[in-house]
Amino acid sequence: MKRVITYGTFDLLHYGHIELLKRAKALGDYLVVALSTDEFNWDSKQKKSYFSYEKRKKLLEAVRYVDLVIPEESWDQKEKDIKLYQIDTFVMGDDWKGKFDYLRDDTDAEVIYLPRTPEISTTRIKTDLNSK
Ligand code: C2G
Repeated sequence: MKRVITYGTFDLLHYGHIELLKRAKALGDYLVVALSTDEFNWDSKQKKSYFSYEKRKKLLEAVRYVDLVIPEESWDQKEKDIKLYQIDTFVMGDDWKGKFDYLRDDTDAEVIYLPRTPEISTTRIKTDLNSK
């Protein structure tokens, strides 16, 4: 069984996220999503998500491509996660291109960056809604 992992906030879940999850799942048989906790979002990304961790987790667990949702609490848990969940492939959108190449040396996982879906982002949704 080929196991894939990806990380993110996934706030205001939209089709760009779904496209990422769909392509990530297509790279294996089992997809783990490490979901940024509210604390990690605020402390490390200066992001305040609209939906709480618990609500974002429920939404992701309802997505057919997702097999397991775990908390992302720090930038440097990736090596541990890859080992603990026996991950074969680490996937992120290409806005992160290069940022996680070190995992190729530190783990046995392949690192893949997938093209982002253009024209959609949580920021854009919020901006558009505010301008209505
Ligand atoms: N994404 C995408 N297309 C979009 C928007 C997002 O492919 N239009 C992808 C991002 O590239 C990322 C994933 O969807 O791989 C989740 O996006 P975010 O929730 O914005 O994740 P981010 O805040 O970048 O957190 O440790 C890594 C971080 O947790 C990533």
